Amino acid sequence: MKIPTLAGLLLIAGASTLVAETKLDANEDGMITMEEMAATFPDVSTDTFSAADADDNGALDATELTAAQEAGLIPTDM
Ligand SMILES: [Ca+2]
Ligand SMILES: [Ca+2]
Repeated sequence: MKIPTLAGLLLIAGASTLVAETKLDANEDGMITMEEMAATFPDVSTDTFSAADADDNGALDATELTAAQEAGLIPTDM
């Protein structure tokens, strides 16, 4: 009888978390563009994206993303 080990389960959970964290920022440059947002959350409109883009530079940094998610503008990942 084969029982999955705890280490094996943790490895799977760790890999899933890693994917979720890197999913939004597809090119991993630390900024979320409208294109990257639309690829993950198609329901986020350009108006919503602009509202989240506090410094209006066309991309969301980690601070803007977190603030927008806390305000309920953008869904939290997973
Ligand atoms: Ca990016
Ligand atoms: Ca910005």
